[in-house]
Amino acid sequence: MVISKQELSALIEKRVKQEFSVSVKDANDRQMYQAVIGVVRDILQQKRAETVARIDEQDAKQVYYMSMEFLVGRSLKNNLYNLGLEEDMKNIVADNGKNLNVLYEMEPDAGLGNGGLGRLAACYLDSLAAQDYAATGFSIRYEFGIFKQVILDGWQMEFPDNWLEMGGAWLLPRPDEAQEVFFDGEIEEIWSKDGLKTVHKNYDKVRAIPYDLLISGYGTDNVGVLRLWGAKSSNEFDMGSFSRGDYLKSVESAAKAEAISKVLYPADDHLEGKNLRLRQQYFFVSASLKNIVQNHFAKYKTLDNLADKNVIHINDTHPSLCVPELMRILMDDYNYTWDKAWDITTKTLAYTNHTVMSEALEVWSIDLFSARLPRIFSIIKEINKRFCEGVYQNHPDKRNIIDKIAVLSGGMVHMANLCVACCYSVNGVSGLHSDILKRDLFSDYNDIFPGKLTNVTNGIVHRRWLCQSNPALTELLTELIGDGFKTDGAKLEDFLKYKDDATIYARLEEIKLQNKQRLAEYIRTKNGINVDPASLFDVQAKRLHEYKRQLLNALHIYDLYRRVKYKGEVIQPQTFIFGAKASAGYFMAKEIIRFICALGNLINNDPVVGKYLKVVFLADYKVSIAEMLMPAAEASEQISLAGKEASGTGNMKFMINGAVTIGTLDGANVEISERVGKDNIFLFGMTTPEVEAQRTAGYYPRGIYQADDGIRELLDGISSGEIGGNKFENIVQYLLGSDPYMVLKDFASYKQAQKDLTSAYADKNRWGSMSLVNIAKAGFFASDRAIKEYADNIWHIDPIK
Ligand code: 26Q
Repeated sequence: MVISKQELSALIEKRVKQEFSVSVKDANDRQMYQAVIGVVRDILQQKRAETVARIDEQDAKQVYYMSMEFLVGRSLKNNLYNLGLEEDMKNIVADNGKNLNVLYEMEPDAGLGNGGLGRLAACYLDSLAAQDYAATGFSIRYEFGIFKQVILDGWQMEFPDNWLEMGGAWLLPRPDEAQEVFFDGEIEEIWSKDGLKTVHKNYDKVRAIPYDLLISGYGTDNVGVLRLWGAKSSNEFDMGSFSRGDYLKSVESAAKAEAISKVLYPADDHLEGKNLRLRQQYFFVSASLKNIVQNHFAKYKTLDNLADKNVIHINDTHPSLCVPELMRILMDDYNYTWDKAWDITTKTLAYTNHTVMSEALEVWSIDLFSARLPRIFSIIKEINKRFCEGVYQNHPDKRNIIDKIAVLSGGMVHMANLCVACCYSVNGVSGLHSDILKRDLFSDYNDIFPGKLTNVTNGIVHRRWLCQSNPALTELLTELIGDGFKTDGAKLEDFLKYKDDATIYARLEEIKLQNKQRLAEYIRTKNGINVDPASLFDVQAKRLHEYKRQLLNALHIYDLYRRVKYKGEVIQPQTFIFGAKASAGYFMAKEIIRFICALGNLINNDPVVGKYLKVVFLADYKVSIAEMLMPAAEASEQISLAGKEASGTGNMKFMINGAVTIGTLDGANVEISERVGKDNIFLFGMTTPEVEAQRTAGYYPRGIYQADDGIRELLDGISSGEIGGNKFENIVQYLLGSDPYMVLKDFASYKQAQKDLTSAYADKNRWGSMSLVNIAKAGFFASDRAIKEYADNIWHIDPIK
């Protein structure tokens, strides 16, 4: 389907007239925005209908990507780009006296995720659509996405993110496919002529209404879908209470149901074992599985072949209730025996793990779990019993560790154990991470199910993170190597031809400078800080977490400050930029933000040091800000303690925009390092085995403080109140008392890597070639490649024709 500029223009005109009763020339920005989105959505809807027809015709196997988070960001530019309509739309909008960029800026981010895991899911949907796979994402239509962050005197405050008001235009309600989800109550076992039946009684019923967000593929007519479930009370008012005159109680029960899809939990890599979270998880899992199973049954009149035609992927353990829910549907709703249901379930479900940190491994208290989901709990008990019996029989060597690998133990339901025991495939998200899973976290399962554990290194959709975000670099690449890289990231490697060409370094530098100027302007308006676009832009942008070690970065900046201030050292002018949200209840993370902001105030306002150094904390870091930040970055901070960051994906976004990584051998940094070579990355710090050895030997940060004059002076400086009169006792105590992520241990090595980085930067040719190699080697980290691996090795699906 090709659509001409004239046709597109006519559609816009008609839409403005119909919706707002004004002529397109008189439409205001908001009306134009709604009309443009409406027209694009209609085009996608048309293509989606054709996609569905093709899937049906070809009996294609489908993949369902289950995730509590899809951090989609904005859609308008992405859709226009993918549909090849951006240029025409820009002109049509301009012909009517408007600016397409202004409309882009009116769109709120769909912030339906916290960070890496959610953004990964969004990149994957994009690559699935672009490569013609039949794919559906399932999640929740949160009314409020990730909170809006405001920084007041260095302290993070959270405000609700009401994205639907302007972002809801993308969502297509599909009440025709609504489902019902059942909570609470009791189960009763009844013997009938067909055997033992389980009946769920006195339950609470919640309606699940699907809203579809269509996902365009690039350079194809294929359109995928992200189906978001909204919760609605089953009986608008509880009529019983209402007629008894208890109006408030009836409204209250509706509010309780609708609370399920109210807000995204703002937690990242740590646990929130709350009732509402469990209800959210079961709500979207149950609605999605019923939807999948009903559609399959309508088409094939049997579920015997469910696993041949569908694969359901579990994005971390958050949707792990897929395991017992699919068992339940097969047994209770379709009369399958346990054994047959087990066979189908365990051939349909695959799982990706995203963390090895013990505090992030999901567990639920049996008390809470069995009260909310009595039938699901009874199935989990049976799964656990059979699993433990199997291990006891077949793996006598594991008899004394059954507790450790069981699904139920210590009064808790262990969701990762459930997934590994039941899914046919388990993968980690980088080579290092997957090795740690095999060797450590899941080593016993690796013995029990040899071959089940695999790796798929994460990827990013480079069409958003390079082509759309950095048009100048994309143009240069296209001029030099053609535009084949847009559909085949591996082709970026052709750019290596120019590895020794200083004229190309100069052009890269010019592009980078323009991107830095744009960011500097943004910083000037938002933070009121004037940063020098000629200085080195060093960026750390990611969720705030102790293990990611923003504190290591900040301590080094403080060290730089003191060297300039008290020793008169002459340094490379640098701008340090941070972007990070902290979980609302994560006190230490918020303290670290306060520390960075106070340090910034001290440095930025210092008459001498402020000439060379600037520190900027960008509030409300999100996808749309990342799209401006990545192209402007020169140094990419990836400095987590080795063994803690499962992969990282920001590292890939920086790299593809020509930033050079300063990082530890953690997550995907390892693979970045292997690809660019040791000369094109600044590695520092302990390796994972060294961290483990240090932990075993005992780690005493106070000993480092006593032995290292530099570190002692820094911590004493903080304690003296030098940083804005605040002594940050919490932070000093944290570093001296436990320093769980070994900031002090890696400090000296980090400082050396920073020195190496700035001296490389001073040599334009050296830096130009480093930057060029990073861009050229980034193709491996395209999510197209990752999706192809999932499709070929895990899902066993082929593109539709
Ligand atoms: C769990 C239970 C209750 C409430 C919240 C949560 C929760 C929510 C989000 C737990 C974890 C997350 C997010 C985790 C995450 O983003 N992990 C990151 O995943 C990326 C994609 O694989 C990796 O690149 C990162 O290394 C990893 O930290």
